[in-house]
Amino acid sequence: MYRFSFGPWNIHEGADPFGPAVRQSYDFQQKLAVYRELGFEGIQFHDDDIVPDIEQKSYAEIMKEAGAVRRRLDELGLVAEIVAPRLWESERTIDGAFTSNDAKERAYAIERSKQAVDIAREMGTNNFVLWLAREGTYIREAKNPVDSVNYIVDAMNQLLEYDSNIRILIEPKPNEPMDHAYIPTIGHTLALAYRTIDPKRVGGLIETAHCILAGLDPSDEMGYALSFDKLWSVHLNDQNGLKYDQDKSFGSDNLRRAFNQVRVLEENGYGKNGEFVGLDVKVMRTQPRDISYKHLENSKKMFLHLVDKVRTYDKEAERQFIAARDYEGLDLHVLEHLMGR
Ligand code: XLS
Ligand code: MG
Repeated sequence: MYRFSFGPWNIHEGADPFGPAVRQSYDFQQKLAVYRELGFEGIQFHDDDIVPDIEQKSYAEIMKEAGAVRRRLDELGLVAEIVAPRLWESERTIDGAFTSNDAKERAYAIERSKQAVDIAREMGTNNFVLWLAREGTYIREAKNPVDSVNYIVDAMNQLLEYDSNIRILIEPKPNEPMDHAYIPTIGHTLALAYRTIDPKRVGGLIETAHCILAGLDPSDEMGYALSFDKLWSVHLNDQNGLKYDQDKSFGSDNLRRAFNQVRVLEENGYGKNGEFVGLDVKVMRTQPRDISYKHLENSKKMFLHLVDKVRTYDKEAERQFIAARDYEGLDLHVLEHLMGR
């Protein structure tokens, strides 16, 4: 039995870098209704998804609001899967958060993250996600790459020390908003884990589109993390080529690539330790408001269809093709299976 999650930002108003919002917002309570209606149990949260206008509020107000959200989730049978500090929107993180060239801004990023750890505790999760959005450069000369990596390690150490229960899930991404990010892949992520004071508590969250943007195959990236027991969450979606981050519905661009992701998860017992099948998908801007969550429904459906495809896949035939080194035969075997032939 898989459990699914998505983030409240996945139901959005359709604004893009070239035009404004085209749909009215769903308020948080309406979004919670969608979670329940579509059978999603987990919520991926940023700190300010839980406490809007977080920078204007006192610590006491923030914790009080978080407590109220937690109680509402309990009533509805929903859980917070992750909490992530949104470190890329503040005017204090224009030059990056942990890697800003300004020591005051780096200190702000660490304080904001510690506060998000407290929010995570309040929300009943120890999954603390870091998507290192602005930890990179537009031009290489702007930051020192060695110092930058050291700053990230130092920030993680401070968070691990701050709370002995949390675990940090790094969500690597190679670019966007930056030209180049310092932690672009799961390999970088795991190497970083082993430089912290508690490698057992540092792992990864792999997003399909981020792997593709790095020119890598998502199922291989997931397999890499699984071999270290470090795949603690996923953000399934899809991506058409090396373009802007598209967050298309899962399987929408490349069914075979989606099949291979589901296969590596299913065959390695992903989910058995409580991991969620997370989605991070964007609805098309063209979609009318009252059906602006079909991308979530469809992605979940596709995941479950592909679980069936994995379970009904003829592995004995695969074994024979491999033994004969007939990878052309294997290629068609996979394609025909996906086509239902
Ligand atoms: C990036 C996401 C981001 C993270 C969590 O892919 O949209 O919000 O998933 O911070
Ligand atoms: Mg994501």
